[in-house]
Amino acid sequence: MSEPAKTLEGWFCLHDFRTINWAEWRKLDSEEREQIMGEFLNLLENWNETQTKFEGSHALYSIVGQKADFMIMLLRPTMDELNELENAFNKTRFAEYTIPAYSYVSVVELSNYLPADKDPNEDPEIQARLKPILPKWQYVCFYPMDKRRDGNDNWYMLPMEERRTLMRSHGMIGRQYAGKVRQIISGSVGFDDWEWGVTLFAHDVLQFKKLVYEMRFDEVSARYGEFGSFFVGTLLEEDKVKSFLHI
Ligand code: 76R
Repeated sequence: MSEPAKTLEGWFCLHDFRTINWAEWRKLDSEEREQIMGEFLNLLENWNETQTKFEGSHALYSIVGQKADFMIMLLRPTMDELNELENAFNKTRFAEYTIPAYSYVSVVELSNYLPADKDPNEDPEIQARLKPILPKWQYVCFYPMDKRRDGNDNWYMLPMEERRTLMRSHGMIGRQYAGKVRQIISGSVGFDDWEWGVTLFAHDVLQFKKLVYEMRFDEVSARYGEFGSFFVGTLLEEDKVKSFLHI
């Protein structure tokens, strides 16, 4: 048996994608819509407080294309809290006007492919990567992925040393995008249908295409990467929620 990579886990993560039932939303009078938006904005305000205390983080993005209308990304120290927040959102009146489109459950993950000589429990940089405050950058890209297990192309049969070499090359490509793309890798083996969730943030949406395309030529992705659906979206700050929902 090959040696498994050792992983460090941080905050648990829920990506919740919703479509808005615009036809029903439109039927409400504007006063009711205002009330419902107010309730939703209060919920966001509570999440902001949690974020200020570094007890979790969240991001709200408007999704482009028909797969969903918006995405809520939530990070919390426990899976239980994610479940509570999901239920709390589902009980809001606003949720009645949304239709679940997709969701993804995972936990922020770092692996030991690149050697680190620091104690992960003490090192502030590692801790900040395990418990990230989500950057409120203009664009988000999310997709789930697997490492292939198919005949001779089986990632999980490769010796640790070989995987380490391959991951080094992967990391080198990634590093060229420092400051342009921020990535959060979350592990989902045992939690959801794919092995990882990939969440990318950028100021310039084209950088997603450039990074993902460049990685396709790197062996880790070219030979071993398998991908689910891609979602791309734009930041929905609180002050834009009202205009987003305005009819
Ligand atoms: O954590 C680190 O920065 C160390 C190097 C590194 C690891 C271990 C790294 C760097 N990644 C790692 C692990 Mn990554 N990453 C992806 C995708 O679309 C594709 O082809 C793949 C999706 C992107 C775009 C990306 C970006 N990475 C992983 C893992 C876990 C693998 C495992 O354990 O087997 C996956 C699934 C994955 C996928 N990677 C980087 C990036 C970028 C931008 C970097 C540089 C980060 C930086 O230096 O700040």
